[in-house]
Amino acid sequence: MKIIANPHHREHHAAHEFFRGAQVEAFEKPARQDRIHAALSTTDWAKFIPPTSFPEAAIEAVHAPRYLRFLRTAYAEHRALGGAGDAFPAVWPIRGMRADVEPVNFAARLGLYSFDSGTPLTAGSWAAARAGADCALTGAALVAAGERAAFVLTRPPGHHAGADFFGGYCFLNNAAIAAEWLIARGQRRVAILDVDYHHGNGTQAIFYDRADVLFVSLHADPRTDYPFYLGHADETGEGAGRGFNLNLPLPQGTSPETWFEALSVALERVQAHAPETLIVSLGVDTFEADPICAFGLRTETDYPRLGRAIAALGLPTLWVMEGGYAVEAIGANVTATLSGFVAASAA
Ligand code: Q9C
Ligand code: ZN
Repeated sequence: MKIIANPHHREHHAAHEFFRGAQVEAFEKPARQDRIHAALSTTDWAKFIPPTSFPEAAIEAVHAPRYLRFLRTAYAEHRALGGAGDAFPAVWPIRGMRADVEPVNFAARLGLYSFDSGTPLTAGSWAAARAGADCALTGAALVAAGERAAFVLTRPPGHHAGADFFGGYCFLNNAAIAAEWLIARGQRRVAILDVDYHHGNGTQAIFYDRADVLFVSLHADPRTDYPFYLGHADETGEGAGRGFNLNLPLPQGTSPETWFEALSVALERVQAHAPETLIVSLGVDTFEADPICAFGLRTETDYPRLGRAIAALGLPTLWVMEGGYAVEAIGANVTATLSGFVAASAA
């Protein structure tokens, strides 16, 4: 399987984030991709390739031009104003306030284009995220050209980023950018299956009123878990998209057995859509020892089973890296998943 690894990911390295009132080392850190890369390198099937450059139009097909304009220069603006270290938003336009007027003030724009204070904007955030989008597009092009599958190995992740906002460690929605590119290239139906522990609120929002891109997600119940304000079971799509959004929220402490039952429901919905390409938003923060999550998936048994279950669909598949914060196990967990997929695809 070809692996498109983001060569610029290390440029996004947050010094810290806030967790329960304290400054802690950022969970979403460069070692995540490096560990996955090292683990995949020990297999006999992983073929690493660099991304090719895609035009900005492929990003603008998903993200609002004014959001992209902001992101490109945001860190430089922060520094020019005397900002030291990473930029954290501190003010947001909540209900009843105006989001349509772009403020002049930098802090006000930082809040307009974000939804949490847990996503530090660093000197290299744009460079890393933009290169990640190229990785996703490169992977989409490979699968569209007939590859059975490809893996987009990138960070920062993407599924919490919406058309015009960042958050949840995400800036550009790599899975959505890939899906939109496939549709623009003439595919009629694409499915995005999101197995990250957290609901992919950005991906859902981007395709919520569309029938061509199905979004299906298994995740921790938003009543208890991030991103809190989206991801409930009654969110089924709107307008033309009615019936093309499926959320399967699960309680904290969900066992592998229950998780795989939900996965079966998700896979049936994906099959019914008959997509030309399946995009899997792969988060391994479902791991039993993840430091900020609470599902129970195990390295040796459950991740290979996930890979095999996806392979059994027999669909051209683009895997896109999302979350997973147990850094010492992240390489093994991703490799176990993709090895299960590769083994079952060859069989
Ligand atoms: N400050 C993904 O897995 N908040 N994003 C965690 C720690 C946000 C996770 C609390 C979690 C976002 C892609
Ligand atoms: Zn996650």
